[in-house]
Amino acid sequence: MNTADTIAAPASAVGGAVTVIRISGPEALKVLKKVWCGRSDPGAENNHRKMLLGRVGFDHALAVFMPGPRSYTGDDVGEIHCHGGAAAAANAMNALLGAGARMAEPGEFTCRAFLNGKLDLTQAEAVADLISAGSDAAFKLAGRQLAGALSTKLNALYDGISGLISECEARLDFPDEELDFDPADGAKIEALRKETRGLLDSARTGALLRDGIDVVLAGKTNAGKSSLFNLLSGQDRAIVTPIPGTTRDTVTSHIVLCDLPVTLTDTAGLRESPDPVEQLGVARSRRAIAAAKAVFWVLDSSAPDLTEETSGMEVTPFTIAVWNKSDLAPDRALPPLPCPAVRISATENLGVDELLGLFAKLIYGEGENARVPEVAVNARTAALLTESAEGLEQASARFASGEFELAASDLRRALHAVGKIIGKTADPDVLEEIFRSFCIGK
Ligand SMILES: Nc1nc2c(ncn2[C@@H]2O[C@H](COP(=O)(O)OP(=O)(O)O)[C@@H](O)[C@H]2O)c(=O)[nH]1
Ligand SMILES: [Mg+2]
Repeated sequence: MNTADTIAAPASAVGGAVTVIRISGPEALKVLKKVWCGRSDPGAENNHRKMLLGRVGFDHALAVFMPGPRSYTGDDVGEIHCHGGAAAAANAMNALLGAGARMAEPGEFTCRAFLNGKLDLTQAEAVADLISAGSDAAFKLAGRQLAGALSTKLNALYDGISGLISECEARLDFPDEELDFDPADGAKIEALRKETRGLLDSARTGALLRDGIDVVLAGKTNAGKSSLFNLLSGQDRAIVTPIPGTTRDTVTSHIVLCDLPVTLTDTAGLRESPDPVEQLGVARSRRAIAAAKAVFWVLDSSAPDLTEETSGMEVTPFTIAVWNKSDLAPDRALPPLPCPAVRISATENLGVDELLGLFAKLIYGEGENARVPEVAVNARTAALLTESAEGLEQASARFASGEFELAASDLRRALHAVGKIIGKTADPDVLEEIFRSFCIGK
């Protein structure tokens, strides 16, 4: 990746009222001044970091210049704020490219910030997480990571492993001094392993918060799936009628449940039907249920035959039985089921908090850690932490048996893995892989 040239790209989505165009690199000011004209000079020291009114071509535009290294990328950075819409953005971009800037690759501004030491790799990843966050909790998690909460833990891990390597090397350098296994070192390795395991434990919640979770409402016709769908999504989206077989197609809504971004899907009720359209709907339901991470299986607690109502139910570790219409049969004894169950009334809005309580337990587990963690690692970090944990594990045994040379080599492997997470050692392919998923202009 060339970092010596000057790059430019729109940093805001097309369609908004204002387009922000970013310029970064050694020629940022020169390029900005070629394209933008106004009464004030953005390069004058007393105008640094100030918005100045002028024009790009005939379009009104604000310009600001932020000299490096105190800028987002660490390079000299310019910004043009012009009118929104594709035409105004193209007008300014064409002028910038004509003035010598190159179109930035996805994530190239943040990549430069990383290469200039403004942030480490986990912080750079947090920038992308912040933008794609689908819930307030996911947003806050990304914010903590960007502020360095994960970096602090990983740097401590890195320093701890480095310290142990020095201890091993000291023993190798002075073999005559008979430096034996020091129990304090054993405790240090154990503490590092514990820290690594703790971070690895956050990977599942991290994935759920970043990627969200698919929840499908399944069950027989008329159980009240669409009513529950409308209640949970807070919209009157799915059609509700007393006629069985009303829902034919799957209907989807993006919502937040228990701090998690959830894609909620309402499905056609499962039953045998001679109607070919309904058959297609039922086939779609089955596919959605199979693909879902969690299923709320809606059952009519007022149905005449409850055994019949629960027949055909497919229970997975992520199924919650939702006995609906509790308003019609509040005291009725319900058959036991091999999954967590709750009574609700979708039309009377009863029992929803209990349903969400069961969902939270399913996702976060029980106990004191059953909440959104302070930091949660992503898949890349989890893979490298696993590597590091293995290195620590092996080093621990070598240390105990006095094989310090081998222990040092295991520890170096663990250190290298942690270094890769924060980007102390980063090869270009890894950087490309990480920043490829960013948007252009970020
Ligand atoms: N009394 C009562 N009726 C409900 C409840 N939930 C749904 N219904 C009614 O049951 C019928 C079927 O509901 P619907 O949501 O379309 O069920 P679906 O076929 O599973 O999607 C409609 O007439 C709803 O008004 C409930 O909690 N209590
Ligand atoms: Mg329905």
